[in-house]
Amino acid sequence: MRDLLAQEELAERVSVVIPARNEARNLPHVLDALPPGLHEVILVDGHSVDGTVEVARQIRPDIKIVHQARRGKGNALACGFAEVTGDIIVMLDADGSADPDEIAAFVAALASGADFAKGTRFSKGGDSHDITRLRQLGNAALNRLVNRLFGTDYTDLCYGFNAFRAFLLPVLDLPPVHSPGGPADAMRWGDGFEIETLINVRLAHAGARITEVGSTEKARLHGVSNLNAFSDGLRVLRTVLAERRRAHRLDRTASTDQVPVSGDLVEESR
Ligand SMILES: Nc1nc2c(ncn2[C@@H]2O[C@H](COP(=O)(O)OP(=O)(O)OP(=O)(O)O)[C@@H](O)[C@H]2O)c(=O)[nH]1
Ligand SMILES: [Mg+2]
Repeated sequence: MRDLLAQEELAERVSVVIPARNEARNLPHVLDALPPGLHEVILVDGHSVDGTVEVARQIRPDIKIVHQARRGKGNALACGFAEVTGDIIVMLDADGSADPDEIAAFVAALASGADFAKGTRFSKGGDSHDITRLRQLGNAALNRLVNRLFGTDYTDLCYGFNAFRAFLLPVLDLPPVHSPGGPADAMRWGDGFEIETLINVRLAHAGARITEVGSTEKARLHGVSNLNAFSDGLRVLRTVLAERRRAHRLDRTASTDQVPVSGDLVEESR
């Protein structure tokens, strides 16, 4: 697998974006396991107080450190994406649950013609040693809803290991990475764990070529999850419904040739 990445890397520059909030104990494992030949590794720190940034710099002196503007995994990823200079973006969790060896399979899927290589724990040989029964049920229900509303064939809506082509970033139209005038820690829609859903539906609606890649999620190595099955599940549900309205509006705008409205989700969901 690692050789494959080295071959692909000749043509395409791979940027790995790692959101991390108090992951100092897990980072050595994750960073040491990254394959060779990457264009850049970007760690987005979420106001960590456990030495996450220091550990990252120590293990990988060439790592780019980004300090996120607000709170939440979604805002962290948006801040990291804004610094990407490569052709391919890989989203990788810092808790040791995602296996960096699998990056090659994601890159290979893009090299074979996909724009979006979507990780799945529930198809194509994927698996999870981490997900709880409750989360699995919620994920499956939300996944079905998205497939119905957006005509997609996703099998794992809320999974953080994915890769896509960097030229698609404008299509994602993520919330601005700095919130002008607002309190520094206020969260906007798209800033939380709904980010994966938002990426999935916006890329599908934009007509991106999507392929799923089987992935095995390991158990988080140290520390505790930042996700709350109920409040974050609700955020995902609200995101799906708001995204459906946004998609309708964009379709109408396109048919009347008007300039699309930006940041609809933020306004729509408040
Ligand atoms: N920068 C930043 N990273 C975050 C934030 N919230 C979560 N993360 C990171 O996002 C990744 C996924 O978060 P987790 O807490 O593991 O959530 P999860 O994978 O859904 O939950 P588990 O399955 O229990 O691990 C980890 O690398 C976290 O450190 C945040 O607010 N800011
Ligand atoms: Mg995790």
